[in-house]
Amino acid sequence: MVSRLVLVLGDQLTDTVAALAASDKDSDIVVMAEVSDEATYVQHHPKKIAFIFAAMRKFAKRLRDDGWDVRYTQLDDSENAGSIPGELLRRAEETGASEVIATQPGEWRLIEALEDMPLRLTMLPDDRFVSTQEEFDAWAEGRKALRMEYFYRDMRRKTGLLMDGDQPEGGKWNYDAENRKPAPEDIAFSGPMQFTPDDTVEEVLDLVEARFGNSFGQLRPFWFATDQTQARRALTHFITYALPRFGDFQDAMMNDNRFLYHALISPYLNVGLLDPMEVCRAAEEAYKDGHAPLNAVEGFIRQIIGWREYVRRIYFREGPDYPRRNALNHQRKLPEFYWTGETDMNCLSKAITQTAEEAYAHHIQRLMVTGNFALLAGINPHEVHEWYLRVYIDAFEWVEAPNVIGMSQFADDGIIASKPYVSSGAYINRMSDYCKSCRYKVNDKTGPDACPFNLLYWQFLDRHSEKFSGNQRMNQIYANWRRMDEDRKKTILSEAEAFLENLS
Ligand code: FAD
Ligand code: DLZ
Ligand code: SF4
Repeated sequence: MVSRLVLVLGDQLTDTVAALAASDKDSDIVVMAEVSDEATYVQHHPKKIAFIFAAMRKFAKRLRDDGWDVRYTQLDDSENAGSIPGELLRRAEETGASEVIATQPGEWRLIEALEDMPLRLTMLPDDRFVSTQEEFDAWAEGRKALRMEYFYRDMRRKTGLLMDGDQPEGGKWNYDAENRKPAPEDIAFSGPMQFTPDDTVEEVLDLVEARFGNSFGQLRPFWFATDQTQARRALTHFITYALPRFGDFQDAMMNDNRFLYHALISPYLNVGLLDPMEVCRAAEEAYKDGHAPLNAVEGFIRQIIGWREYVRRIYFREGPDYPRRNALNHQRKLPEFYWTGETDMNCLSKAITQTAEEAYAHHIQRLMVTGNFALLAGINPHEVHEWYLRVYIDAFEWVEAPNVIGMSQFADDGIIASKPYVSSGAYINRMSDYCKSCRYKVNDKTGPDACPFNLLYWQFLDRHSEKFSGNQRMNQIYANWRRMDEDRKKTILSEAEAFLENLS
């Protein structure tokens, strides 16, 4: 019997992933490869490359132990063809196989590269999600706006998570109003579970240090889980010690605490070490046992069966040009300090320094600090997109691009966000302790010490008034701007211009 090649990519590390499920352990051959094309299509954070390579090596061993014939290519293998199609062709020649079974990659770039390969290809949908594309497209059909909240309710009905018959548990679908508490004095959680690198991880760290040591971000210390058992321990640790307060402080930011009550499970979910339903069931269980309150558990489950599913579907619905959209025609270059953290704006400096050290920042840091600033300053959204894709350990285009291009930069013209996520310094001050130790004064609206977010906020609204002043959700803000004294408006606009001039 002629063997088929079974492709398993670095973010498809799940025993039941479609290509494996459709293959025959006795006759088919698994192909896994660390390749420079994937490691360099953007210059990823070294922690991200190390995480993926280490998890790939352990998953390959797991498959071998389970009886699969796995052809694994390490990055430093002298025969390495350098790309996924190249490696498949090489293995086809080696084994005589002419057919490839793949699970659909999470990025158009790689889907197209596989389709261009001169081998027979069966590409199966990636079914490690709660929703299907067909289901989403049917839901989207004929709707004027694709609001996540309504899609999420359907996912609650579909999964039965937090449902009381056909009604939402507690009577409400969404408890976000309870989830916006400012930064507390103290955090009673020591952070995510950390793992000491074993021999496999150490070997990968040495390789990554030698090959990618000069990229943005610090490789060591490295403490992420790299197999399913460890990822499950990290999940249990979060559910036990952090979930009960996750909701309350979900949006808070602190100078001296990088993780607050966040889960840090996105890398594990995104490469397939954790399953979204397994995670949600564990959280629901904690609610049923009286261990965690409804606002925390509903908020957490919504991120996974709501936002995570929704952005996946938007990415595949919108097509390959999505990361190139630029609805607001923003053209400014990304400021250098996004790579150094060297800026007097403490919120940005803290979020960027943390990103370099941890390859992680939580949602509000990404949305309301680095994202907010880029949008206010009119940075080219494609540059912003590439920055996010490079710097976070959980960044894969299907999840990163809708969050950046859509939610954060409004570059998709409002498919995801019903209004731009912009704020002045007041929001950052309310939700964090950053402003207390900043060289700028958050209460100064103009003058040499004025918080730049204050200046840029009004300048953004003024610049885009034609587009947004008719938006019902922004009526009040535009009314405030119109009421402002003309001289004051002029001062704000000219100081904002001077700041932007300096930025370039
Ligand atoms: P928690 O806050 O503990 O949330 C639990 C889980 O919910 C996460 O692990 C994640 O899987 C899911 N989740 C939460 N929000 C989202 C969301 N908006 N979209 C998809 N899943 C979500 N997430 C990524 O996985 N990869 C990215 O590249 C990425 N880029 C982002 C860029 C921007 C500008 C913004 C605003 C958000 C981005 N997110 C991204 C979403 C979110 O910030 C991360 O999922 C989250 O910070 C991961 O940390 P956590 O596991 O501690 O999350
Ligand atoms: C992100 C990544 C990296 C850095 N390296 C590899 C690799 O060497 N081999 C591999 O199979 N996958 C890698 N990945 C993950 C892929 O880039 C990912 O599968 C696509 O971007 C689609 O989501
Ligand atoms: Fe950021 Fe402005 Fe606060 Fe400084 S004052 S930390 S720049 S929001």
